Amino acid sequence: MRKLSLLLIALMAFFVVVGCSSGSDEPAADEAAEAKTMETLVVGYAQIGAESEWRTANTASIKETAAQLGVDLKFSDAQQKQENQIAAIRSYIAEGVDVIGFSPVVETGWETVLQEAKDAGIPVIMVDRRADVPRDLYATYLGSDFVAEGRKAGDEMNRLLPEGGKIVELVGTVGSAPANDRYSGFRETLADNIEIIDSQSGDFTRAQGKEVMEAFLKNYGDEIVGLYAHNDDMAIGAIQAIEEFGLVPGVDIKIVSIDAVRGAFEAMIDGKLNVTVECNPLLGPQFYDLALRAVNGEQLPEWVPSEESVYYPDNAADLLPERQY
Ligand code: GYE
Repeated sequence: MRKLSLLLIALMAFFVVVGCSSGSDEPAADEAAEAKTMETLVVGYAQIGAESEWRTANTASIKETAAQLGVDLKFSDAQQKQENQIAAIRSYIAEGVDVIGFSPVVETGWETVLQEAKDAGIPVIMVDRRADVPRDLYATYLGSDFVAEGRKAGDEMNRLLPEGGKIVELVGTVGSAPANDRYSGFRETLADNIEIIDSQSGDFTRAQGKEVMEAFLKNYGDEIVGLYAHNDDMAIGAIQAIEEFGLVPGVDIKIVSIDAVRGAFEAMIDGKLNVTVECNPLLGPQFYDLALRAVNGEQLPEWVPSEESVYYPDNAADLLPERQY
């Protein structure tokens, strides 16, 4: 009897030791297996569309950087429609990607789908544009300070129109973070002697920039002495409209826009655009760095801002060859 209980105690002790040691080994082995590298990372990316030169450069940066790093990228183009972006995010959740990146076309309406990603344990990184959602629904936001861009554009308009006068505004996509912030930032710095007589959306495209500028010219003609366009593409479309109307862009109508794409440098070299405020689309390298860190459990800052400048006609020709977008 005594021998039997000693044996039982010995057996129990054996299992406790074995149990404990295997218990402490397993999580360590799991953690090692789970640590992701660029080569094992699977990313789902829901892009907005191809509305501008900026967007084309942004898409190229996301795709080319994935290829360079060996990241498995699943990419979709929503053709400017929020419902297509939501459907793309849902398909990435269903496929079980490691991390999702997306540029929210507008600021609102993302809670449900981001909650679904959170419930599935998939971190989401907002790239370029920000959505208006609670902090716990995204890992980080990587993008520009659009309010600061709007303020810089206002300062430049003041410098170009010291006597003041009437100006018009081409707004970006209605409800998008860059349109909202570039609208309000501009008004923060614009001088009192400059009056914005009309402000309409051109949806960040050349075609609509031209169309809306034609309507402005029809309504106000040569009363207009300045144009603020929320991106270069709309400004380039508007330049055509101004020329067709018989005024000289850059001279009769001073033009300030945002992005600093190649087309803007070409327009500055031709004297048709006065200023472009930079908004950097080359977000690929920073995006994958943040994506890998998020997947491996790192807490990321709420916002990682990109660095930007302002460019003028006088050295546009020297700088153009170095421009990457
Ligand atoms: O300025 C515009 C593009 O979200 C910052 O979107 C981006 C904007 C960019 O269509 O050209």
